[in-house]
Amino acid sequence: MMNMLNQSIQAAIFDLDGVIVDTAKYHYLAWKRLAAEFNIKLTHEDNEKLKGVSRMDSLDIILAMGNVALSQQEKEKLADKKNAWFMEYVNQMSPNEILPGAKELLIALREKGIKISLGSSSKNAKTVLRLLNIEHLFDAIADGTMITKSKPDPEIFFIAADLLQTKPAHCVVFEDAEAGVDAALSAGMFCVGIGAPTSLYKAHQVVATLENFEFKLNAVQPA
Ligand code: B16
Ligand code: MG
Repeated sequence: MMNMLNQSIQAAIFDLDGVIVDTAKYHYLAWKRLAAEFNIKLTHEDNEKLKGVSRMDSLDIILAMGNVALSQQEKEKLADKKNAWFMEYVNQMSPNEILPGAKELLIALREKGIKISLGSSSKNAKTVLRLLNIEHLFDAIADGTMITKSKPDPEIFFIAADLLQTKPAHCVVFEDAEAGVDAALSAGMFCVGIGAPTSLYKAHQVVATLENFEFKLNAVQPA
């Protein structure tokens, strides 16, 4: 594994939902349930636009789909409701729900001396890592509680790089969301997209899963 690993990569930043664990499906279920209350039908395609996007920004996107205008207070209530449903699903999750190859890759990178941070827009990230019992595999955690702008803004990845005391050009980001790929590229980091090339085509490398992952760093170097 990783025999092509370029010396310039010193740190790895992992998105959480959809990269380490399949909580993306729980976000989708909870948003779909909330959207249905407004007779808004949330499709898989619509959901791609919500991945990596903060809770409030996601709610704004959904309400705009149905031309629904609400006060800030009403929106906060709805966001809390969605989060309560999301947490119900997440609390039933087991360590078996870690995505294929994710834990193995975290361990292999650590063995190579690569520093590791989480770079997630989720305010629930620490709880999820704790439930999965993999918190100890991270040197740093950058999550939704630390940012003012959500992906595609690069803020979360800059925070992660700072926590690891590594320059952006020496970081690789693993992402499953279009917004996350855009954020990584804006940060000047090498980006591996996990999922379908149709939506993640801007990433330097796209893989279906992290199983047996190998870098192809010779493709394009980060700026
Ligand atoms: P929360 P990631 C993102 O996490 C999810 O992809 C996105 O669907 C969610 O709205 C966002 O976190 C906020 O999550 O409501 O738990 O704070 O993909 O950046 O790890
Ligand atoms: Mg994600």
